[in-house]
Amino acid sequence: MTSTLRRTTFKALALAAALGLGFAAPYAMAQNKTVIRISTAAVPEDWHAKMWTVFKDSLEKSAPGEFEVQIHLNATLFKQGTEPAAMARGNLEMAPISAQDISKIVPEFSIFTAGYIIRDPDHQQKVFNGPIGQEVFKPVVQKMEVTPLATAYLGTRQVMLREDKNVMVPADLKGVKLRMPASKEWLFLGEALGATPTPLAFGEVYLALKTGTIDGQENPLPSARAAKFYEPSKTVVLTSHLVDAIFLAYSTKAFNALKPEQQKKVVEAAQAAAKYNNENRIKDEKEIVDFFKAQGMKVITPNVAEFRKTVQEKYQKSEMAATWPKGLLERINAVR
Ligand code: KDO
Repeated sequence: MTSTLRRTTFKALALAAALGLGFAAPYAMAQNKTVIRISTAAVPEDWHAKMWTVFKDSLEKSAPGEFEVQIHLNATLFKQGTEPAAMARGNLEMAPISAQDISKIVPEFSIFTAGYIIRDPDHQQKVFNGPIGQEVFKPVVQKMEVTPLATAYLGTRQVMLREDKNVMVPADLKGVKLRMPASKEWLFLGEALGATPTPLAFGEVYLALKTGTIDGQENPLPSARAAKFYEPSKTVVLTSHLVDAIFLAYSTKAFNALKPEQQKKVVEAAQAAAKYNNENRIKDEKEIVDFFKAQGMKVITPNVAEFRKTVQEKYQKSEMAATWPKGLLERINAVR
């Protein structure tokens, strides 16, 4: 275990202790094993699907015979976006949750749903694994009854269109039906980019692109490759509008029911999974543009400064920004 991992593990446990989480008897059991049901919308080929196998293997090694980890991909167990409520009710032990999921209950978290705030994956890890992370996760544990254990880099989101189209500035996206995940924070982002946002679950995007119900979607490129969104698309626009995260979260009720040594092992396994995802995804993103070019797609580098300016102005004026704690944006910017 690296010292950073040890520190973060300690912090996660310290956070749980600070919030007065008790340690009771095991929660959901099967043949004397604690069952960990995991639900995610990730497709099998994506890094943030494969990372759950790393989680499972890590736990089998550190706590042999104690846990039964059940991984459900493609949103087959719970619909995308319904996982936090399922965890709060105790019907699900683990899921990756997004900043947009959190913002529904903890509005100030919407600062992390805004375009062009987090600069890159390194900035993201430093923000969430440092004092800001400690602070912003507290209301998540208190209000949502889920405990974030690790931050995974979902990737930098880019726009992809089904037509061959020159997009250099937000105005070029006018009237483009851009699929966004279904929540108000996501739709706001689509609008800020200059498009007409259309809500749809991840699992429905491929067909919607194929049939023309939507004109495009935006996702990190490794996810777009894993879900084969390039097949019905012609253009990639490298807007890099959101350096996206997902948080590997555990139902607080279920987490409290684990023994302290088990909690520690679960946190370590979650952090190993996130590390695996992050390393692979960062490497992938460095090379992936060539893959899309090889598929015959047009890859455009737009005027990112113009996108950044337009998007940031929209957020500054939004109702969302009014919920952001004073000084937080400056503190996020100051993290190096
Ligand atoms: C998506 O629906 O576009 C999104 O990228 C949103 C993320 O928060 C996350 O739910 C992700 O889908 C899924 O894990 C599928 O990759």
